Amino acid sequence: MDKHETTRPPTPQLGVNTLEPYWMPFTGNRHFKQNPRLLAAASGMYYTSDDGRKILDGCAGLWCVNAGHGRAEITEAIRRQAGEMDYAPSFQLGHPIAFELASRITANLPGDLDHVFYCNSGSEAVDTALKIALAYHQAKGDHRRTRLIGRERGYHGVGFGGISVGGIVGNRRAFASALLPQVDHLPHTHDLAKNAFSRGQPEHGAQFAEALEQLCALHDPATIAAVIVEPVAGSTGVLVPPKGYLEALRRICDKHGILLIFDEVITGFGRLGAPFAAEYFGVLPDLMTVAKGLTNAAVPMGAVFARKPIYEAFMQGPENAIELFHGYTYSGHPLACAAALAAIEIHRREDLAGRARAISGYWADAIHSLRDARHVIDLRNLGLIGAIELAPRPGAANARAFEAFLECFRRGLLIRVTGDTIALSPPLIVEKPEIDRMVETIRTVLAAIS
Ligand code: PXG
Repeated sequence: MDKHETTRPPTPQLGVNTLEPYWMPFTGNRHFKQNPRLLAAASGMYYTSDDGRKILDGCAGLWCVNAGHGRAEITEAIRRQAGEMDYAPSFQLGHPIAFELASRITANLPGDLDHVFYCNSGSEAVDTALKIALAYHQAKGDHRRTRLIGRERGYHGVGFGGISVGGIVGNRRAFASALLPQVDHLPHTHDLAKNAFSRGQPEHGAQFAEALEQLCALHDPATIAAVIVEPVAGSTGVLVPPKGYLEALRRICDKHGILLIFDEVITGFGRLGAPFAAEYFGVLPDLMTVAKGLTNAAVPMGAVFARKPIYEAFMQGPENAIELFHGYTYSGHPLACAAALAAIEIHRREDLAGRARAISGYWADAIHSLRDARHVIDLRNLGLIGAIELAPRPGAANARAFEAFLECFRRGLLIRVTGDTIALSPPLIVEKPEIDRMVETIRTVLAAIS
């Protein structure tokens, strides 16, 4: 049997074939269960499949294992915390490391981002941020500000808030009847005609931000509570903001008293070669959502970072009043806090953002070396993110990229595909030979598929 063959039955430990009951997320369940791809172990830059093959991780799991897999300090911190105190409620009670973590995080955030609200995922972080934005204006007596603005092709998780401000059509279609009211969208910034093969930020497209002025004119700016964008759109296939675009959004939001939310679930924790996109671009949002790299994905955790005036706007009324009617059973879960503290310490000690920055030029060269590879119609990069957009196969959109995904996996490389774009986001510990291998595997695979 070809050692790359993946159609074998699943691991012996599974005993009776138990693939069926698991309703898998964002997966073609029937196709997968006919062709299972199972991961059994992970260390550093590599997964090991259940049939013992080493798989180079080109996307840090799902953009989340920024420090590489199986970090001993994180494992040990989780183990220690689980032994000491498994769980503690966070409503009207607290536990020390949740406070320690918030202090550690805020000590290094840009500007006056100085408070942290905990949740368990990026989706929850987004819904939390949208709720904070709405409640903030209410708390200030600005009762008309009830509108939220997202962006076409935006991904903000899968909660009803997130899919409402999000702009991935497939994620909204079946739920259209239940999306939030009073939401509008900016246009996306992808402009292949003008910006194809841009290295880093595209030159053209700052004017896409002016659409916010048009939405203000249409709706009355005094009715808009917040604008939410990914500084670099990830899930939709990596759209890097044009030069001047985020700055323009910030300026227009300031002009009209609108909060700006950066969804940094992907861009946070070093991905761009700076701790956060806010620092990379020099644009300070009012609220920031994070998850993924916060705990290196070892335990689920998300968070919202808020600027001082936002937190303070809530701190009024009777001293013993609850200021925000929001929170989760697992907000500030001790195991997640322990994992996050350990992950942050690794980031500090190893300067992972600096490391990503140092290798980002090599990364850019490697991505753009695919310019003459078969099927390629665009290449995009920023920090340690790369995207390879393929011409769709006539009459079969997305099929070519999915086939590339399957073929790369067979050859021992994990990539992520979305539509007909291959997205790459390796752990920030990636070395040059691993980058070379990723690019060469993709080149070979693109030559091999029709
Ligand atoms: N916001 C952004 C910007 C994201 O990228 C979420 C929110 C939601 O996070 P949770 O933790 O609820 O999944 C995300 C998630 C992909 C991919 O391959 C991206 C995400 C998740 C899964 C796959 O592009 N991003």
